[in-house]
Amino acid sequence: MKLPTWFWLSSAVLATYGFLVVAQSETKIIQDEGAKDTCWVNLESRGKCSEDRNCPFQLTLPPVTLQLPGQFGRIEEVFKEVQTLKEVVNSLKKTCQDCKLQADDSRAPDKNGAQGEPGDNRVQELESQVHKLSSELKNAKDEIQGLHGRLEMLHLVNLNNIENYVDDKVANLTFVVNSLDGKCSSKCPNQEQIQSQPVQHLIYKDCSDYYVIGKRSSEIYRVTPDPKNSSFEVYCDMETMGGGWTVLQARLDGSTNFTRKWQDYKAGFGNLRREFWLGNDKIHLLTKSKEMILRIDLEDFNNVKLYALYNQFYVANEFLKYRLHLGNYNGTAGDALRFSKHYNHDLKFFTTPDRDNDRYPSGNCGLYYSSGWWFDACLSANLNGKYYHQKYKGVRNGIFWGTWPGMSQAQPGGYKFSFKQVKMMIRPKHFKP
Ligand SMILES: *[C@@H]1O[C@H](CO)[C@@H](O)[C@H](O)[C@H]1NC(C)=O
Ligand SMILES: *[C@@H]1O[C@H](CO)[C@@H](O)[C@H](O)[C@H]1NC(C)=O
Ligand SMILES: *[C@@H]1O[C@H](CO)[C@@H](O)[C@H](O)[C@H]1NC(C)=O
Ligand SMILES: *[C@@H]1O[C@H](CO)[C@@H](O)[C@H](O)[C@H]1NC(C)=O
Ligand SMILES: [Ca+2]
Repeated sequence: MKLPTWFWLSSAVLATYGFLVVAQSETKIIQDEGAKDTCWVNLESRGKCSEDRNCPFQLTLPPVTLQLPGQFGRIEEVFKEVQTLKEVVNSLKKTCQDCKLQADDSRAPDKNGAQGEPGDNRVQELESQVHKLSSELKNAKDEIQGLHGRLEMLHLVNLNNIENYVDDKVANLTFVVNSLDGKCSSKCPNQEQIQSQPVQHLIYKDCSDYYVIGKRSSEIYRVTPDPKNSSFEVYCDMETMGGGWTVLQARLDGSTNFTRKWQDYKAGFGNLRREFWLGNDKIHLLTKSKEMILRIDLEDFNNVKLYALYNQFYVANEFLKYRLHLGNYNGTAGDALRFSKHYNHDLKFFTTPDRDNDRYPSGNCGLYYSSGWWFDACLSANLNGKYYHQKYKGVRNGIFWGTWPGMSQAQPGGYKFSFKQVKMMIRPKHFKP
């Protein structure tokens, strides 16, 4: 956009003097007609005129005291107006950027790459306009102040010109700002809508974050426990003991085979809505903050339901063989994970039928008991054992919890006890439902 430089005001000043002094094209010295002795304005040519008859002139003005007309106060007003406009533009710009961020967040990245929003250019253009205008006004003010004390009868300068010019500018800017405003608010939720919405997490680290924003149905949700790593789906239990639980493991009907290799236990397997192992990598990501508690729910075929709570639960990474870290026990099912000095699953590595990290020197507990687990040598609990629909005989390779009532007594006929339902789930220690 072309903007006249401040120069026009100087010409206006000169033009005003045009009728004070008779400026004849050939006359080099211009005098006030009435007063030859009181020659108080000199306009003389300096140097050679160029081909297009642009002649350098020098205007000599006498020192005078200047009474500035009241309208000059308007300049200050205009300054304030411009300042306000600037602020509007800035806040608009910010709103637009926020908008854009939100939009970017909710949709996949543009295939065309980073092409600026159409609104962006307008804002930038507007910004530079405001900048230019305000620096022009500043120039004008400086110029006027410079003239102050040098010119007499400045009221002859048509101040209305300045005002009209500035008003026009401000009107133009206002128009652009308004059109931008419409653009922005049509694309983004307006401020009231944003404020009436519950707190929006950009990242849901686990199920408790979904609970906090009001999700109360036990469902599959997508979580991102580590912003630097991947997100994945989990099943959330929003009912048990206040809800907000991220489920790591579930058994309920034997539909999923838990006799699996290292790679399967690493990645996870099964059906999140039924039986599954979430996966050791994901369990690590969910617990590496060391802020999680573990809850285990068990139910036998006599419909006895008991639970175990550990006030800390952390699984190390694959390099550390998914070593288990347990806090203190509380609950009704007994502390089978820390059964005794000789049967203690805390601080044990993960073992699968194809990867022996257990403490049993002459064999692989995972192979013998048909599962992946944090075996000692070998077990007082194994929630990944085989699913038996009733009591069974032979190797105790079913789902097992060593502190279950009656478990230590020998069953008639050498039968082994079986479980109907198991669930392992975690929640942040400081979560308050
Ligand atoms: C104001 O905008 C109109 C139309 O957009 C334009 O013709 C005019 O020159 C602008 N005025 C100034 C001072 O920029
Ligand atoms: C479970 O998988 C293992 C290993 O693939 C297999 O040996 C076993 O027969 C499977 N069990 C069932 C019930 O399908
Ligand atoms: C993501 O998590 C997996 C499993 O814990 C890990 O192997 C991998 O290095 C992590 N990636 C990053 C970028 O942190
Ligand atoms: C176990 O939990 C119950 C209920 O939350 C609580 O009252 C009790 O103090 C806890 N016991 C221990 C040893 O932490
Ligand atoms: Ca071994």
